[in-house]
Amino acid sequence: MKALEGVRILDFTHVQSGPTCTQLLAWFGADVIKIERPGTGDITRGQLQDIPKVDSLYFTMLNHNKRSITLDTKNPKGKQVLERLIKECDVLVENFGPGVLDRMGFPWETINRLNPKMIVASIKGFGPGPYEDCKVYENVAQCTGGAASTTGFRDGPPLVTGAQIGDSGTGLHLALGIVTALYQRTNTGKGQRVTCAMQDGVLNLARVKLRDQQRLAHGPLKEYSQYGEGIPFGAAVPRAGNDSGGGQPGRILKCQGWEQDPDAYIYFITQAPVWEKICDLIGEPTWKTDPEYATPPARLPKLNAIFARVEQWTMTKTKFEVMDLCNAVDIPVGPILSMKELAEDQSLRATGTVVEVDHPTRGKYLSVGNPIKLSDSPTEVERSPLLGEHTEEILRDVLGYDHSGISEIQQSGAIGAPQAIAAE
Ligand code: CAO
Repeated sequence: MKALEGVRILDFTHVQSGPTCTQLLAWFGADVIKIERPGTGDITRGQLQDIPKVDSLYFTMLNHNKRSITLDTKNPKGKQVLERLIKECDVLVENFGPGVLDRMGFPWETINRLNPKMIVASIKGFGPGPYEDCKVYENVAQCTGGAASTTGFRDGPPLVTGAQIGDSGTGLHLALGIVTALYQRTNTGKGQRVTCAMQDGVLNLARVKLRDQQRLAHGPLKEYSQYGEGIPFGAAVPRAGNDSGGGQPGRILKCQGWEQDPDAYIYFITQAPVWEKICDLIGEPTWKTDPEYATPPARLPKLNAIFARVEQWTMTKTKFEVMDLCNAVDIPVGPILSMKELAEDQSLRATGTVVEVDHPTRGKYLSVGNPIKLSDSPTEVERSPLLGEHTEEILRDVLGYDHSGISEIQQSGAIGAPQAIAAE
């Protein structure tokens, strides 16, 4: 069996943050029923479309293993159906704008009355406070959660990262909150609210920078490059370029082929415990005992020169050769892998971290599979549903409507006209 078999999720999520959460729960075996607005559905179905009139990769890569029901929850009949779904499901997950669920007529009190065991999980941009009514997207969260102010180079503007720490990061946080609440429910029998603010999620991931903010009160941050360069610190944690957050000096260095290949680089750390091995590898054995280089404090003011010397060596090798040579002597390094290289990586295919999925209207495409591996609950990635593909099935099998009940709902306009399902 799958870990979450028997758990039914009413998935009211859209765009990225909420769908990443419910996709994980689906991969662990939950029955995820995605409610979508008739006609349009999740807005991402039509965003960044690479093939006209085909569900976008944006949508398909965030909504695997789910079922889709179209339902206009502002239609009176639609509201009745929603009430029945609330009674049949264990968890409701939503990432609507602030107040939307209340305006729809389903505040927590109503849901709790309809189904006291239901867990109601929400993502919002901000927690209670001055910004609680604001709508928020990924980069807004990266900026308001402290990531952007600490990302980039000291003399450049703040930067956002490619990793979706605001959306997918908060989705991950919410998934943990949901399974924790489900566990608590096994003892209490009661539902509860689970909320994650994207600002909080990003700040949690930027925790080491709040650490550094407090260290600043006691002197300069010596592992930051600017310390070695003699540049004074201001009142807030500065952007640290590619310095390592763990306190060990690190840089991204050029490797062979960097002139043509924008990803021919490697992350190199002059970690104190492996300093002697680094000296031998790059051909500077005297640095092992020379007091000017032998200790981390002696090296701090010379990091630019030291990394320039290491780079002279890395530029004579490909990033994969540097990886092999360094790891042979336990020096951790990180080749900069492009999305193309990751897509083609056979070991990631073998573990199911990169999977090929077949879709009835799109054909085959690559996706990221479940990065969390459970030995007793393996993940099989199934394609995302077409809009409204399971509407009748859910009305019949989950809610017990008979033929006339379903046609009454159809007549009311609450479910729209489901798309024809293409032959698979
Ligand atoms: N039937 C009828 N109406 C529906 C419906 C359905 N099935 N599903 C949604 N709606 C309606 C809502 O009731 C709402 O109507 P009202 O505003 O009249 O109450 C309307 O759709 C809009 O919902 P929304 O505010 O959630 O959507 P938006 O496009 O305006 O905003 C977003 C999108 C993401 C900014 C906002 O949802 C948000 O801030 N979410 C929380 C934070 C978050 O998750 N952000 C990350 C998104 S990924 O980058």
